[in-house]
Amino acid sequence: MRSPAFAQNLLLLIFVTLGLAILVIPWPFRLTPTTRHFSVDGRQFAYEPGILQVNQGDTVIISLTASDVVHGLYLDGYGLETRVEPGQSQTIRFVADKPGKFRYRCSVSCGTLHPFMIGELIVGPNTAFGRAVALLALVVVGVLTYLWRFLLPQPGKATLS
Ligand SMILES: [Cu+2]
Repeated sequence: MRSPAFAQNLLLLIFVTLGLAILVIPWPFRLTPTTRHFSVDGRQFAYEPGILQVNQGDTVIISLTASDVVHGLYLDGYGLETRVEPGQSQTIRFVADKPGKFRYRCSVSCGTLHPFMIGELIVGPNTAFGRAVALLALVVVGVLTYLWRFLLPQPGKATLS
C-alpha cells in the first residue's frame, strides 16, 4: 500500500507538469479576430489617439484626418503609408499579423517638432489571456482534487466509532 505522502507528491507533480505545459506549449486558442476601426487625428505635433491596441489577426482600419496642416502616417514594421490634406480623410486597412509594438510617425515634414510626431500600435500576441484562464482552471481542479482525495473520508476507510 502506497503512503498518502507518495500519492500527494504524485498529484502535485502531475499538476505542476500540467501548469508548466500550459505556460510553454504553443497555444492553439486565439480570440476571434475582429475588425478594429480607429479615427486618428493628426495635428502639430501629435496624433490623437497616440496609442492603438489590437490583437494579432485583427483587421485594422485607420481613418486619418488632419486638423491644421498636411500630415502623413507611416507605420513601421508594416511599411504602410498615407498622407492627408487638412479637413480631409484617408483610410488605411491591413491585417495585424505581426505581434509587437510598432511606431507610426508623420511622413510629411510639418514643422519644427515634426520628428517627434509619433504614435504606437501595440499588437498583442493574443495568447496571454487564454493561458491565464487555463492556469486558473488547473489550480481550481487541483485544489478540488486534493480536497476530494485527501480530506474527505474515503469509502471503505470511513469508520464509525
Ligand atoms: Cu508631420
